[in-house]
Amino acid sequence: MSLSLRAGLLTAALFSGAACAHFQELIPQSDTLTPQSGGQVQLSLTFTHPMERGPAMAMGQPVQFGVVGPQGRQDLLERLTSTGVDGQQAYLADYRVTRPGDYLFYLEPAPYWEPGEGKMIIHYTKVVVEGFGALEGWDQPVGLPVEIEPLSRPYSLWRGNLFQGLVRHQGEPVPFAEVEVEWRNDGSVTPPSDGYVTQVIKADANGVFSYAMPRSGWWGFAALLEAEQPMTNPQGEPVPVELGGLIWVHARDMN
Ligand SMILES: [Cu+2]
Repeated sequence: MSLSLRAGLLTAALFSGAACAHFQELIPQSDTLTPQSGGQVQLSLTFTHPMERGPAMAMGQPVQFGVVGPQGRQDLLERLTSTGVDGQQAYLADYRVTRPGDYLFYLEPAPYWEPGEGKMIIHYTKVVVEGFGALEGWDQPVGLPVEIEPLSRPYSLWRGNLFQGLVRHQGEPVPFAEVEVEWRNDGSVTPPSDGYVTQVIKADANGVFSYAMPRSGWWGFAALLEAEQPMTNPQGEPVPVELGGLIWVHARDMN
């Protein structure tokens, strides 16, 4: 391969890397369960590029998947069923809410090796589903190593609301943490350039970030830190690890 072609490909790889934000999705059919909707909820677990509508990356067998609800903590790893998204491994889970309360679903995916960025990626992800109008429990921590503590109640949100969260690492606030934000594109928006795919914000000196959601649908917030310890990639080399703490929230139009 000629040097200039190589340089061109490298440039392309760098540019696509910059625009290419992986997000672990953990999306329930709805963030609100009512007597009309019933208590059944299906969650889809996909590692993808939400704003660009894919392509998905293959997920390994998750390390943890569970829920913290009014009955306490429940391991749901056994509930996962395999599915395919863009021909890649993804998962689904069905859950039945029987008691009123907030249900904090959480996921620790298998570490993912990203050769394009030379790092392993672990996105600890959560989403809160409100069951039958009890409207309490959402502000308790799940206890993930990197976790966004919502300062705005993370369901029943209107489009245009300011969503605020506190980034924690091992329980401690992370000053100036970087947070990436993506909207889960339903196909109605074409980002005009790479910069519009992922919004990038920083937490303040107390680890608190804010973002006003300009469109209805699902929004993913990913606080990204680098782990202190490297991991070994599939080639057996020590590589850096991106630790993400993600929360998904849904905004609705005020119709
Ligand atoms: Cu990517």
